[in-house]
Amino acid sequence: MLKPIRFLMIGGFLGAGKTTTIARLASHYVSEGQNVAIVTNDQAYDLVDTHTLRAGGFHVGEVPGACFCCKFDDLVGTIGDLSEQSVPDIVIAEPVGSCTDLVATVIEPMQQLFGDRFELGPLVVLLKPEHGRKILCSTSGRGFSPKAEYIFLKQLEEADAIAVNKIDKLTPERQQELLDRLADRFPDTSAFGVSARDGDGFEKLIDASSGSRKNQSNAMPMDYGTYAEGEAELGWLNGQIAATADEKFSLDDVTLAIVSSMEKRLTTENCEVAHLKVLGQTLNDAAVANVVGGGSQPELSLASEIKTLNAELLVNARVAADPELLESIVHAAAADVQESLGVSLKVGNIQRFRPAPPQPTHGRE
Ligand SMILES: Nc1nc2c(ncn2[C@@H]2O[C@H](COP(=O)(O)OP(=O)(O)OP(=O)(O)O)[C@@H](O)[C@H]2O)c(=O)[nH]1
Ligand SMILES: [Mg+2]
Repeated sequence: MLKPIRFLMIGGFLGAGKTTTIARLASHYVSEGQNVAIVTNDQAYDLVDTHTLRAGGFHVGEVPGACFCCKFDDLVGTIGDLSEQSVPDIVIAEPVGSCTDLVATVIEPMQQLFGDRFELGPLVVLLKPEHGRKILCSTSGRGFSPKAEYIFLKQLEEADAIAVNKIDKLTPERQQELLDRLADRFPDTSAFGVSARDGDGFEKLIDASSGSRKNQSNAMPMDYGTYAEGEAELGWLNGQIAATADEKFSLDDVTLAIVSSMEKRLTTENCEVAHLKVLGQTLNDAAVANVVGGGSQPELSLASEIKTLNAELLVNARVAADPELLESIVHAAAADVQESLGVSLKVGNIQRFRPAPPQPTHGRE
Protein backbone atom coordinates (compact mmCIF):
# COMPACT_ATOMS: atom_id res chain seq x y z
CA MET A 1 0.00 0.00 0.00
CA LEU A 2 1.20 3.56 -0.78
CA LYS A 3 2.41 5.64 2.15
CA PRO A 4 -0.23 8.30 2.95
CA ILE A 5 0.57 11.94 2.18
CA ARG A 6 0.86 14.07 5.29
CA PHE A 7 -1.53 17.03 4.96
CA LEU A 8 -0.80 20.17 6.94
CA MET A 9 -2.60 23.49 6.98
CA ILE A 10 -1.11 26.72 8.27
CA GLY A 11 -3.98 29.07 9.09
CA GLY A 12 -4.24 32.60 10.43
CA PHE A 13 -5.66 35.98 9.52
CA LEU A 14 -4.82 37.95 6.39
CA GLY A 15 -1.19 39.05 6.60
CA ALA A 16 -0.38 36.90 9.66
CA GLY A 17 2.64 35.40 7.89
CA LYS A 18 1.27 32.12 6.48
CA THR A 19 3.19 32.24 3.19
CA THR A 20 6.41 33.25 4.96
CA THR A 21 5.95 30.38 7.45
CA ILE A 22 5.12 27.84 4.75
CA ALA A 23 8.25 28.76 2.77
CA ARG A 24 10.43 28.25 5.85
CA LEU A 25 8.66 25.04 6.89
CA ALA A 26 8.85 23.63 3.36
CA SER A 27 12.60 24.42 3.24
CA HIS A 28 13.02 22.56 6.51
CA TYR A 29 11.27 19.45 5.20
CA VAL A 30 13.19 19.63 1.91
CA SER A 31 16.47 19.79 3.88
CA GLU A 32 15.39 16.53 5.54
CA GLY A 33 15.04 14.95 2.11
CA GLN A 34 11.25 15.06 2.01
CA ASN A 35 9.27 15.72 -1.13
CA VAL A 36 7.05 18.75 -0.40
CA ALA A 37 4.19 20.30 -2.36
CA ILE A 38 2.26 23.46 -1.48
CA VAL A 39 -1.32 24.47 -2.27
CA THR A 40 -2.36 28.14 -2.19
CA ASN A 41 -5.92 29.40 -2.12
CA ASP A 42 -7.80 32.62 -2.80
CA GLN A 43 -11.27 34.00 -3.44
CA ALA A 44 -10.04 35.37 -6.79
CA TYR A 45 -7.46 34.56 -9.51
CA ASP A 46 -3.90 35.96 -9.97
CA LEU A 47 -2.44 35.05 -6.60
CA VAL A 48 0.70 36.82 -5.41
CA ASP A 49 1.43 33.91 -3.02
CA THR A 50 1.60 31.31 -5.79
CA HIS A 51 4.22 33.37 -7.65
CA THR A 52 6.13 34.16 -4.45
CA LEU A 53 6.39 30.49 -3.46
CA ARG A 54 7.26 29.38 -7.00
CA ALA A 55 9.97 32.07 -7.07
CA GLY A 56 11.32 30.31 -3.95
CA GLY A 57 11.67 27.12 -6.00
CA PHE A 58 8.72 25.25 -4.50
CA HIS A 59 6.27 22.93 -6.24
CA VAL A 60 2.98 24.86 -5.93
CA GLY A 61 -0.59 24.23 -7.03
CA GLU A 62 -3.42 26.66 -6.45
CA VAL A 63 -7.13 26.61 -5.75
CA PRO A 64 -8.48 29.99 -6.92
CA GLY A 65 -12.03 31.33 -6.95
CA ALA A 66 -13.24 30.45 -3.42
CA CYS A 67 -11.92 29.09 -0.13
CA PHE A 68 -10.86 25.43 0.35
CA CYS A 69 -14.06 24.62 2.26
CA CYS A 70 -16.20 25.68 -0.71
CA LYS A 71 -13.80 24.09 -3.23
CA PHE A 72 -13.07 20.87 -1.40
CA ASP A 73 -13.03 18.75 -4.57
CA ASP A 74 -10.62 21.20 -6.25
CA LEU A 75 -8.29 20.94 -3.26
CA VAL A 76 -8.19 17.16 -3.53
CA GLY A 77 -7.90 17.40 -7.35
CA THR A 78 -5.00 19.89 -7.12
CA ILE A 79 -3.13 17.57 -4.78
CA GLY A 80 -3.76 14.79 -7.33
CA ASP A 81 -2.27 16.98 -10.10
CA LEU A 82 0.75 17.82 -7.94
CA SER A 83 1.25 14.08 -7.38
CA GLU A 84 1.35 13.21 -11.08
CA GLN A 85 5.13 13.33 -11.47
CA SER A 86 6.02 12.20 -7.98
CA VAL A 87 3.80 11.73 -4.96
CA PRO A 88 4.75 14.25 -2.23
CA ASP A 89 5.52 13.12 1.31
CA ILE A 90 3.94 16.30 2.65
CA VAL A 91 1.41 18.77 1.30
CA ILE A 92 1.26 22.15 3.05
CA ALA A 93 -1.89 24.13 2.32
CA GLU A 94 -2.47 27.84 2.89
CA PRO A 95 -6.15 28.64 3.40
CA VAL A 96 -7.56 32.11 2.69
CA GLY A 97 -6.84 34.39 5.66
CA SER A 98 -10.51 35.30 6.11
CA CYS A 99 -11.57 31.65 6.22
CA THR A 100 -12.38 29.63 9.34
CA ASP A 101 -14.19 26.41 10.37
CA LEU A 102 -11.47 24.47 8.54
CA VAL A 103 -11.54 21.49 10.91
CA ALA A 104 -15.22 20.74 10.25
CA THR A 105 -15.22 21.55 6.54
CA VAL A 106 -11.79 20.45 5.29
CA ILE A 107 -9.79 18.38 7.78
CA GLU A 108 -12.58 16.11 9.04
CA PRO A 109 -14.00 15.45 5.55
CA MET A 110 -10.49 14.62 4.27
CA GLN A 111 -10.10 12.19 7.14
CA GLN A 112 -13.49 10.61 6.54
CA LEU A 113 -13.42 10.49 2.72
CA PHE A 114 -9.72 10.04 1.98
CA GLY A 115 -8.27 8.72 5.25
CA ASP A 116 -6.40 6.04 3.30
CA ARG A 117 -4.62 8.62 1.07
CA PHE A 118 -3.88 11.29 3.66
CA GLU A 119 -2.49 11.44 7.16
CA LEU A 120 -4.10 14.56 8.62
CA GLY A 121 -1.67 16.72 10.56
CA PRO A 122 -2.57 19.41 13.09
CA LEU A 123 -4.01 22.82 12.20
CA VAL A 124 -1.35 25.34 13.23
CA VAL A 125 -2.76 28.88 13.32
CA LEU A 126 -0.63 32.02 13.30
CA LEU A 127 -1.65 34.93 15.47
CA LYS A 128 -1.16 38.23 13.66
CA PRO A 129 0.14 40.65 16.29
CA GLU A 130 -0.79 43.81 14.34
CA HIS A 131 -4.49 43.04 14.85
CA GLY A 132 -4.24 40.44 17.64
CA ARG A 133 -3.29 42.96 20.29
CA LYS A 134 -6.34 45.07 19.70
CA ILE A 135 -8.66 42.06 19.56
CA LEU A 136 -7.24 40.02 22.45
CA CYS A 137 -5.95 42.75 24.74
CA SER A 138 -8.79 45.24 24.05
CA THR A 139 -6.41 48.10 23.30
CA SER A 140 -7.83 51.11 21.53
CA GLY A 141 -6.99 52.17 18.02
CA ARG A 142 -8.01 51.30 14.51
CA GLY A 143 -9.10 47.83 13.60
CA PHE A 144 -11.95 45.77 12.25
CA SER A 145 -15.60 45.50 13.18
CA PRO A 146 -16.75 42.88 15.74
CA LYS A 147 -17.91 40.60 12.90
CA ALA A 148 -14.48 40.49 11.28
CA GLU A 149 -12.96 40.04 14.75
CA TYR A 150 -15.29 37.04 15.19
CA ILE A 151 -13.49 35.33 12.28
CA PHE A 152 -10.08 36.17 13.77
CA LEU A 153 -11.08 34.57 17.09
CA LYS A 154 -12.76 31.52 15.53
CA GLN A 155 -9.53 30.81 13.63
CA LEU A 156 -7.68 30.68 16.95
CA GLU A 157 -10.42 28.64 18.65
CA GLU A 158 -10.17 25.74 16.22
CA ALA A 159 -6.34 25.64 16.21
CA ASP A 160 -4.44 22.58 17.42
CA ALA A 161 -1.53 24.95 18.19
CA ILE A 162 -1.19 28.74 18.01
CA ALA A 163 2.00 30.50 16.98
CA VAL A 164 2.27 34.18 17.90
CA ASN A 165 4.17 35.27 14.80
CA LYS A 166 6.51 38.25 14.22
CA ILE A 167 8.06 38.17 17.70
CA ASP A 168 10.98 40.11 16.19
CA LYS A 169 8.55 43.08 16.17
CA LEU A 170 7.33 42.57 19.75
CA THR A 171 8.93 43.43 23.07
CA PRO A 172 9.15 40.40 25.42
CA GLU A 173 6.37 42.03 27.50
CA ARG A 174 4.04 42.40 24.51
CA GLN A 175 4.72 38.81 23.45
CA GLN A 176 3.98 37.57 26.98
CA GLU A 177 0.80 39.64 27.15
CA LEU A 178 -0.48 37.95 23.99
CA LEU A 179 0.49 34.49 25.26
CA ASP A 180 -1.30 35.21 28.57
CA ARG A 181 -4.48 36.31 26.79
CA LEU A 182 -4.35 33.18 24.62
CA ALA A 183 -3.93 31.01 27.74
CA ASP A 184 -7.00 32.71 29.30
CA ARG A 185 -9.19 32.24 26.24
CA PHE A 186 -7.91 28.93 24.88
CA PRO A 187 -6.45 27.11 27.90
CA ASP A 188 -6.30 23.72 26.12
CA THR A 189 -4.31 24.97 23.14
CA SER A 190 -0.52 25.18 23.21
CA ALA A 191 0.82 28.59 22.17
CA PHE A 192 4.33 29.87 21.55
CA GLY A 193 6.15 32.77 19.92
CA VAL A 194 7.91 32.58 16.57
CA SER A 195 9.46 34.75 13.90
CA ALA A 196 8.74 33.19 10.53
CA ARG A 197 10.89 35.87 8.93
CA ASP A 198 14.02 35.50 11.07
CA GLY A 199 13.55 31.91 12.23
CA ASP A 200 13.53 32.61 16.00
CA GLY A 201 11.49 29.97 17.82
CA PHE A 202 10.83 28.15 14.56
CA GLU A 203 11.75 24.77 16.05
CA LYS A 204 8.55 25.04 18.14
CA LEU A 205 6.51 25.48 14.99
CA ILE A 206 8.25 22.48 13.42
CA ASP A 207 7.46 20.45 16.56
CA ALA A 208 3.83 21.59 16.54
CA SER A 209 3.52 20.67 12.85
CA SER A 210 4.86 17.19 13.46
CA GLY A 211 2.43 16.65 16.35
CA SER A 212 -1.06 15.29 16.13
CA ARG A 213 -4.51 16.81 16.12
CA LYS A 214 -6.38 17.63 19.32
CA ASN A 215 -9.25 15.37 20.17
CA GLN A 216 -12.31 17.39 19.22
CA SER A 217 -15.42 15.46 20.06
CA ASN A 218 -17.80 18.16 18.79
CA ALA A 219 -17.54 20.56 15.87
CA MET A 220 -16.80 24.14 16.91
CA PRO A 221 -20.01 26.16 17.20
CA MET A 222 -20.20 28.54 14.23
CA ASP A 223 -22.57 31.33 13.35
CA TYR A 224 -22.40 31.33 9.56
CA GLY A 225 -24.41 34.59 9.35
CA THR A 226 -21.82 36.53 11.37
CA TYR A 227 -18.98 34.76 9.52
CA ALA A 228 -20.44 35.73 6.12
CA GLU A 229 -21.05 39.33 7.18
CA GLY A 230 -17.57 39.65 8.70
CA GLU A 231 -15.97 38.35 5.52
CA ALA A 232 -18.13 40.59 3.32
CA GLU A 233 -16.86 43.67 5.18
CA LEU A 234 -13.55 43.11 3.42
CA GLY A 235 -13.20 44.46 -0.07
CA TRP A 236 -11.19 42.08 -2.24
CA LEU A 237 -9.16 43.18 -5.26
CA ASN A 238 -6.75 41.28 -7.48
CA GLY A 239 -5.45 43.30 -10.41
CA GLN A 240 -2.67 43.66 -12.95
CA ILE A 241 -0.58 46.70 -13.87
CA ALA A 242 1.90 46.77 -16.77
CA ALA A 243 5.03 48.87 -16.15
CA THR A 244 7.23 50.15 -18.98
CA ALA A 245 9.85 52.88 -19.34
CA ASP A 246 12.46 54.16 -21.82
CA GLU A 247 15.18 53.88 -19.19
CA LYS A 248 15.66 50.97 -16.83
CA PHE A 249 13.86 51.37 -13.48
CA SER A 250 14.25 49.63 -10.12
CA LEU A 251 11.62 46.88 -9.85
CA ASP A 252 11.80 47.06 -6.05
CA ASP A 253 11.21 50.84 -5.99
CA VAL A 254 8.16 50.67 -8.25
CA THR A 255 6.63 47.70 -6.38
CA LEU A 256 7.10 49.38 -3.00
CA ALA A 257 5.89 52.74 -4.30
CA ILE A 258 2.55 51.28 -5.44
CA VAL A 259 1.95 49.73 -2.02
CA SER A 260 2.98 52.93 -0.24
CA SER A 261 0.73 55.13 -2.33
CA MET A 262 -2.24 52.79 -1.87
CA GLU A 263 -1.63 52.65 1.89
CA LYS A 264 -1.52 56.46 2.19
CA ARG A 265 -4.72 56.86 0.23
CA LEU A 266 -6.50 54.13 2.23
CA THR A 267 -5.41 55.77 5.48
CA THR A 268 -6.84 59.09 4.26
CA GLU A 269 -10.12 57.27 3.52
CA ASN A 270 -10.02 55.70 7.01
CA CYS A 271 -10.08 52.14 5.62
CA GLU A 272 -8.37 49.42 7.66
CA VAL A 273 -5.94 47.30 5.65
CA ALA A 274 -5.95 43.56 6.36
CA HIS A 275 -3.22 42.81 3.83
CA LEU A 276 -2.10 44.72 0.79
CA LYS A 277 0.55 42.99 -1.30
CA VAL A 278 2.04 43.73 -4.69
CA LEU A 279 4.24 41.42 -6.72
CA GLY A 280 6.50 42.97 -9.35
CA GLN A 281 7.89 40.45 -11.81
CA THR A 282 9.94 40.05 -14.93
CA LEU A 283 10.64 36.76 -16.68
CA ASN A 284 13.32 35.80 -14.17
CA ASP A 285 12.96 38.03 -11.11
CA ALA A 286 10.35 39.00 -8.55
CA ALA A 287 9.81 41.59 -5.83
CA VAL A 288 7.01 41.64 -3.24
CA ALA A 289 5.89 44.61 -1.14
CA ASN A 290 3.36 44.43 1.70
CA VAL A 291 1.34 46.44 4.23
CA VAL A 292 -0.42 44.47 6.97
CA GLY A 293 -2.50 47.05 8.81
CA GLY A 294 -3.29 50.69 9.42
CA GLY A 295 -0.16 52.37 10.75
CA SER A 296 2.15 49.52 9.65
CA GLN A 297 5.08 50.52 7.49
CA PRO A 298 5.06 49.33 3.88
CA GLU A 299 7.92 46.88 3.42
CA LEU A 300 9.65 44.86 0.77
CA SER A 301 9.35 41.20 1.82
CA LEU A 302 11.14 40.01 -1.30
CA ALA A 303 13.73 42.18 -3.05
CA SER A 304 14.71 41.58 -6.67
CA GLU A 305 17.58 44.09 -6.77
CA ILE A 306 17.19 44.43 -10.50
CA LYS A 307 16.55 47.19 -12.99
CA THR A 308 14.34 46.54 -15.96
CA LEU A 309 12.59 48.24 -18.90
CA ASN A 310 9.30 46.47 -18.25
CA ALA A 311 7.52 44.43 -15.59
CA GLU A 312 4.12 43.04 -14.67
CA LEU A 313 2.69 44.04 -11.32
CA LEU A 314 0.06 41.99 -9.50
CA VAL A 315 -1.95 43.73 -6.76
CA ASN A 316 -3.76 41.63 -4.11
CA ALA A 317 -5.64 43.89 -1.68
CA ARG A 318 -7.86 42.84 1.23
CA VAL A 319 -9.14 45.97 2.93
CA ALA A 320 -12.23 46.97 4.93
CA ALA A 321 -13.32 49.16 2.03
CA ASP A 322 -15.78 49.34 -0.81
CA PRO A 323 -14.31 47.33 -3.74
CA GLU A 324 -15.08 50.23 -6.12
CA LEU A 325 -13.08 52.58 -3.94
CA LEU A 326 -10.24 50.03 -3.91
CA GLU A 327 -10.25 50.00 -7.69
CA SER A 328 -10.13 53.78 -7.91
CA ILE A 329 -7.24 53.76 -5.43
CA VAL A 330 -5.27 51.33 -7.64
CA HIS A 331 -5.71 53.75 -10.57
CA ALA A 332 -4.74 56.73 -8.42
CA ALA A 333 -1.67 54.92 -7.04
CA ALA A 334 -0.57 54.00 -10.57
CA ALA A 335 -0.87 57.68 -11.55
CA ASP A 336 1.09 58.76 -8.42
CA VAL A 337 3.95 56.38 -9.15
CA GLN A 338 3.97 57.20 -12.85
CA GLU A 339 4.48 60.83 -11.90
CA SER A 340 7.01 60.31 -9.11
CA LEU A 341 9.17 57.62 -10.76
CA GLY A 342 8.61 58.36 -14.44
CA VAL A 343 7.51 54.80 -15.26
CA SER A 344 4.45 54.30 -17.45
CA LEU A 345 1.86 52.23 -15.52
CA LYS A 346 -1.16 50.80 -17.30
CA VAL A 347 -3.84 49.20 -15.13
CA GLY A 348 -5.12 46.00 -16.76
CA ASN A 349 -7.55 43.31 -15.66
CA ILE A 350 -9.11 43.93 -12.23
CA GLN A 351 -11.25 41.52 -10.19
CA ARG A 352 -12.92 43.18 -7.23
CA PHE A 353 -15.79 42.12 -5.00
CA ARG A 354 -16.92 41.35 -1.49
CA PRO A 355 -16.59 37.62 -0.71
CA ALA A 356 -19.84 35.67 -1.13
CA PRO A 357 -21.25 33.81 1.92
CA PRO A 358 -19.24 30.61 2.47
CA GLN A 359 -21.08 27.45 1.44
CA PRO A 360 -18.88 24.53 2.44
CA THR A 361 -18.97 21.38 0.31
CA HIS A 362 -18.87 19.17 3.43
CA GLY A 363 -19.22 19.35 7.17
CA ARG A 364 -22.07 21.84 7.60
CA GLU A 365 -24.86 20.29 5.53
N1 LIG B 1 8.67 41.30 11.10
C1 LIG B 1 8.13 40.18 10.62
N2 LIG B 1 7.39 40.22 9.52
C2 LIG B 1 6.85 39.07 9.08
C3 LIG B 1 7.04 37.82 9.73
N3 LIG B 1 6.37 36.87 9.05
C4 LIG B 1 5.79 37.50 8.01
N4 LIG B 1 6.08 38.82 8.02
C5 LIG B 1 5.66 39.86 7.07
O1 LIG B 1 4.25 39.99 7.12
C6 LIG B 1 3.74 40.27 5.83
C7 LIG B 1 2.69 39.24 5.48
O2 LIG B 1 3.33 37.96 5.37
P1 LIG B 1 2.70 36.78 4.50
O3 LIG B 1 3.53 35.59 4.76
O4 LIG B 1 2.50 37.23 3.12
O5 LIG B 1 1.29 36.66 5.23
P2 LIG B 1 0.04 35.73 4.84
O6 LIG B 1 -0.58 35.29 6.12
O7 LIG B 1 0.47 34.67 3.91
O8 LIG B 1 -0.91 36.78 4.11
P3 LIG B 1 -2.22 36.43 3.22
O9 LIG B 1 -1.90 35.30 2.32
O10 LIG B 1 -2.51 37.68 2.47
O11 LIG B 1 -3.31 36.14 4.20
C8 LIG B 1 4.94 40.29 4.89
O12 LIG B 1 5.38 41.63 4.76
C9 LIG B 1 5.99 39.47 5.63
O13 LIG B 1 7.31 39.83 5.32
C10 LIG B 1 7.86 37.82 10.90
O14 LIG B 1 8.10 36.80 11.55
N5 LIG B 1 8.37 39.02 11.30
MG1 LIG C 1 -0.24 34.25 2.02
